[in-house]
Amino acid sequence: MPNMRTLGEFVVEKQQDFPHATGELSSLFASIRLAAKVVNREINKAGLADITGAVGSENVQGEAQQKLDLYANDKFKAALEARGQVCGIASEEEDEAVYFDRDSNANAKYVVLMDPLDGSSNIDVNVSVGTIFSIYRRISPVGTPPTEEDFLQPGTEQVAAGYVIYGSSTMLVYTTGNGVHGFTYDPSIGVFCLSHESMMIPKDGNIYSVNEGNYIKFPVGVKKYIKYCQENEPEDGRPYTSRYIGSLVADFHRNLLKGGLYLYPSTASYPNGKLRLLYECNPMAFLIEQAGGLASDGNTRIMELKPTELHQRVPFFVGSSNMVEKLEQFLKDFPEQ
Ligand code: AHM
Ligand code: MG
Repeated sequence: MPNMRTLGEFVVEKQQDFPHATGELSSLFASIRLAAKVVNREINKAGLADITGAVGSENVQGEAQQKLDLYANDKFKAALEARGQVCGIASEEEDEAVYFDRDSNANAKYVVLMDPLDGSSNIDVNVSVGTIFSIYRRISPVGTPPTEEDFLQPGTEQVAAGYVIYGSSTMLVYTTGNGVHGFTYDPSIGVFCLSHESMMIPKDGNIYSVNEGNYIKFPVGVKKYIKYCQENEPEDGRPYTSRYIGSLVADFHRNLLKGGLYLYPSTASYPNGKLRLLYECNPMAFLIEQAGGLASDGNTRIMELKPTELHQRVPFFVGSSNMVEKLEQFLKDFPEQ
């Protein structure tokens, strides 16, 4: 297999593009890669072993925690702590940021924010789920414990971001700000192999992805945009196709490959939207921009929002640039809630 490039090789190769790179980020990626393989193995057993279903507890946001949520959280946390490149993590499944207190971690310069198993309520029915991660350089001095401000940085400061999709095949997709690259997992040899180099999302798409069951609770501009998507205008490809899996990573991944728009607006139940800025929206925003698309809260670029709290939610519109711009225009023209 002379042309096969593994994720590990590719990350090291790309690292040489950064002056003064020390290999720490490559090592950090090795932690993520390892945890992804372990979680992948466990997810593939769902249905056989007693690993699906809720544990009976809730996370800080009041959502039922699934056994695999906690399993994935533990594996990623342990892998990120073990190599000493990360001084702390924040996770959807942890109430507060976790500061690693071993000496080797205090000298680490990165923090990682993650949703260890996004869409986990779908596992019981064999639908794709994912891990989302976002990496920042700490602001606090190396050698001291990390602080809250290390975790509350705007998305523009991300050093790297990505996701793993546990689907019909498992893929890891990431960016360090030099394009978006996708690797497909070959379980027979236990290696992620480069399969999608320099991914780009089409500027125009014909897929819109939204939980339309919430339609009645959407802002007027979003309702009008959805109606626009459904109009019969064959010249510009409308009506568009509606596709919604209910698993952000899976919906995002499909739209990235085919072109489309994912929407999670504010609703009466979720006045700030449902998705979390720091470990769901910002990493996806970094990826989509690197792939030529856009991510917005309807008004402002997602990555420019200044976070105020760890589990902050935000309305989220992400995908093909022309579709995001069109949606923003509808929200400007129809500002009513
Ligand atoms: P989770 O982090 O608790 O799994 O919730 C996030 C998920 C996303 O993957 C998905 O896009 C969205 O919630 C679906 O929400 P809804 O069921 O309201 O459409
Ligand atoms: Mg999530």
